[in-house]
Amino acid sequence: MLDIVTPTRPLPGTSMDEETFEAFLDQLRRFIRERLIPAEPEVIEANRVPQWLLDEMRDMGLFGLTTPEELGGAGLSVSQYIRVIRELGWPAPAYRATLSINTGMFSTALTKGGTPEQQREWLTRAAAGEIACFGLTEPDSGSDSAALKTRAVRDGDHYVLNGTKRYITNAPIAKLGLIMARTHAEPLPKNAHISAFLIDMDAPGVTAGSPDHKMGQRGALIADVILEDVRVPAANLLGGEEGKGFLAAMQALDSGRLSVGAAALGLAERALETGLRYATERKAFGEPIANFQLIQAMLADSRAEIYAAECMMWDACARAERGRATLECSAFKMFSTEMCGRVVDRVVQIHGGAGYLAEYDAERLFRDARVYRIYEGTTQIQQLVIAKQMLRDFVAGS
Ligand code: COS
Repeated sequence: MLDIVTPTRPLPGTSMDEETFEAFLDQLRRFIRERLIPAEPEVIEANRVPQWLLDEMRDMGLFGLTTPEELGGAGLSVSQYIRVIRELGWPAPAYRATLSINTGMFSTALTKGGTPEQQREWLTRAAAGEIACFGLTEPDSGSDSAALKTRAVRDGDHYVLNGTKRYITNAPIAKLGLIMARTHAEPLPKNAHISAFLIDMDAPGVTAGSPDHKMGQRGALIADVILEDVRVPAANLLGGEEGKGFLAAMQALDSGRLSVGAAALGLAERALETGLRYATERKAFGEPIANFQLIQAMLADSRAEIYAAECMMWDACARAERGRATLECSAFKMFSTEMCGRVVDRVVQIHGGAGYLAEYDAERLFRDARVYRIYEGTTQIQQLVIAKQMLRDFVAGS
């Protein structure tokens, strides 16, 4: 029997008291409504989040949401953090993309696998708003992360890194990097040939490519990171030990998958609101199209699926607070992003011909949603992760 945690039950492990957190959420919703959404045309036009908004996001502490308070962050619990990300799923995805490597994958890997000294330095910098990137994917390894080729070779009290990372969010603007590289040429059991390195993105030998042209999510920048004889102090080896990089990446991905699931939920909610508004305003055959049952079916299916994703979000977060919740993080990411794809598709359909025009939000939301089913692990990778866990549990129990 599944022990579903619903929003009406208190969640374990929350670190900011609920009243303060609710006040913060109210403030954030106002910021989204009054600052982030009105600036969307500027973000889309310039293909970047303007500096004045980045400064406001930093001032609000958005880069340190998950960092412990003693290191300059807000110390939010998983559930609180993911609720923030759901809100940030409403405005253009560029905002979440810019801050969520700091608050998600970068800080998760450091919190779970960094030494106290590394945490003090790098989490503090991330919380202060130095933008971070996370380098796992490469030209020849995406889903098959353990096959990455970037090499790290020990040379005295340094490692020398060479390789290329691909589709790296924030690469053109990042100051901090967590880069996965091979410390053994041959594969080792449990992928212990991979280590993780903390790097300054302006170190000699580190180059970010120019931003890739994407289908959607304008302002969320991705690019290659090229590493040529980059000398990294051995003190920057995550956890001070070789072979911990794959584990760090997978743990970070659990957090990243909750974040993408929540962002997709927020985007689906916004899309549905857009569809609902259009359906009540647009008239056909002399009445609002919302009166027609076939339109209502699309609205109702969308609402029910959003509700299902929301329940999964609460439950997956509560489980992640208690310990490893790989299956639930993957299941939530898979369901929520696929659900979001169906919702934005219906919302375009509700708009009819207008839904195909760039001047309506429906068209942009449709394009923005598409990558959620791909990054932080495709739907097909989530299926593999879920099935692997199920089969293991079944064998262990039989
Ligand atoms: N939490 C903690 N430990 C984990 C873990 C997790 N989520 N995932 C893996 N591990 C550890 C475990 O110790 C595991 O061994 P056991 O399962 O025997 O305990 C070990 O790492 C090896 O894991 P696994 O056997 O699952 O490795 P695989 O090479 O089979 O991994 C997949 C395969 C496809 C699951 C992995 O490569 C993956 O997630 N790829 C997708 C990467 C991705 O999402 N990329 C896109 C975005 S990058 S920003």
